[in-house]
Amino acid sequence: MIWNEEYETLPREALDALQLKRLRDLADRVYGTVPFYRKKLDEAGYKAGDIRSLSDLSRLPFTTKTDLRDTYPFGLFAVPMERVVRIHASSGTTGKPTVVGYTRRDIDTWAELMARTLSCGGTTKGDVVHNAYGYGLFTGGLGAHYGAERIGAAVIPVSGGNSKRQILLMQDFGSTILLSTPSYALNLAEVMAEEGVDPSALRLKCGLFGAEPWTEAMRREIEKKLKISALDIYGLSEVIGPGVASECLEEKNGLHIFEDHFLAEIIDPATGKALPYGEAGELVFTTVTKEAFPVIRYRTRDISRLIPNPCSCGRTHVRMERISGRTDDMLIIRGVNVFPSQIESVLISVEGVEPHYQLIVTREESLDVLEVQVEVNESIFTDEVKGLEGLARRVERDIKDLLGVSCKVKLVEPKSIQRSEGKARRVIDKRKI
Ligand code: DLL
Repeated sequence: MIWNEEYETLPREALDALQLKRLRDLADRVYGTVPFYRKKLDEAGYKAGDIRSLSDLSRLPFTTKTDLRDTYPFGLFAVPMERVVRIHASSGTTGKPTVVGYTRRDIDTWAELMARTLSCGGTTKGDVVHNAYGYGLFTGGLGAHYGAERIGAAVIPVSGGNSKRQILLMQDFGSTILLSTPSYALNLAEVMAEEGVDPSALRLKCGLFGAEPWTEAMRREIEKKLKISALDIYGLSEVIGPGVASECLEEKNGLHIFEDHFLAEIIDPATGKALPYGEAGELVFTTVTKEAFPVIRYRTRDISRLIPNPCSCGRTHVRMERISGRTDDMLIIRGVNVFPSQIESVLISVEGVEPHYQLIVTREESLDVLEVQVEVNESIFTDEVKGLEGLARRVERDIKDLLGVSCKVKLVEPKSIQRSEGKARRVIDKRKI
């Protein structure tokens, strides 16, 4: 179901022309309103009218998380405070939060983009949208909320946490669409099983999951346990929040980037050089319609690849492959690059272990040691110790065979790894602490 036929199916040439016009406007606008951008553009030798084709985008300077921190809190806002109607912030792992602002028109754009996202999952005004993304400074809750209202669906602003009550509401209110992080969806499935609630007796049909990395294997797990279709949705506060890209029900293969609002590039994270379509690298976004907090070539640190082939759903916007990791969550274990998502894929393929895990990295006598703590399921747990030992060694072997890294697998009791209500914490790196 396509929310905005006109823009989402725009032929490539028309889309390119629209992007070019909007990019020119953006460059002139930030040059005139944000001293930070004026300085950066001057340093890059930019002059008004310099953008003649979309390829000129690669001549503009990058914006990074550090730039946001250095201009904290409102230094990158491109409108006076009187025009700002909303502020969100995301907490980083270190230091000050990242602050973003919205004008009334930005909120309107965001609602439109989330309406598109929800429509990708088949949401219509007859649906009951169970919104378990956190409400508050996090962009997930309110971002999705406005999109669901824009469609005319009935939104339940339940936010994260209190899973038993969530399940009760799903039963009594007849929730049809679930919005949450993928780890929280699994958490809900687990509580349903404990409470003896049969997911097929619910009216849920589709879930739109994002805000943290997950894998194809995890999608299958969620679909099987909750008896729904699970779609991947992507976004980040610095660009708008959720509503940057979404998978479609038709293909479930890559996320359509809403290209009439966001220009996407893939760059080599080491050199900053733009890479051609199809190559994996760091995603970079330029927001061409946002008013309060536009960004030029924002480096997301998320790793993906762009898929230019047309999609059977009819949308013409380029797709990005699901995020495979972040340039900064890549663990280097004795020289081998490892992403938590790769470990997750291995774990999910092993019978007897559950997709609840944590990676603990330490350093012993200058050697990195990776410990994978993973829960076993109830039936295995009651088995004899010998069987458990064998299972642990098997997981170690699988990880070594597939990723080339040796690790220590520790099987832990069912439900002993902390459950998340929002983004799951997968890595504890004690080397830096
Ligand atoms: O997580 C926005 C969002 C809310 C997206 C709800 C989807 C659903 P931030 O808190 O700023 O914003 O975190 C952004 O989360 O750079 C990625 O590393 C990660 N992320 C978001 N969506 C996905 C996804 C929201 N589908 C950061 N797959 C991003 C993998 C994701 N990682």
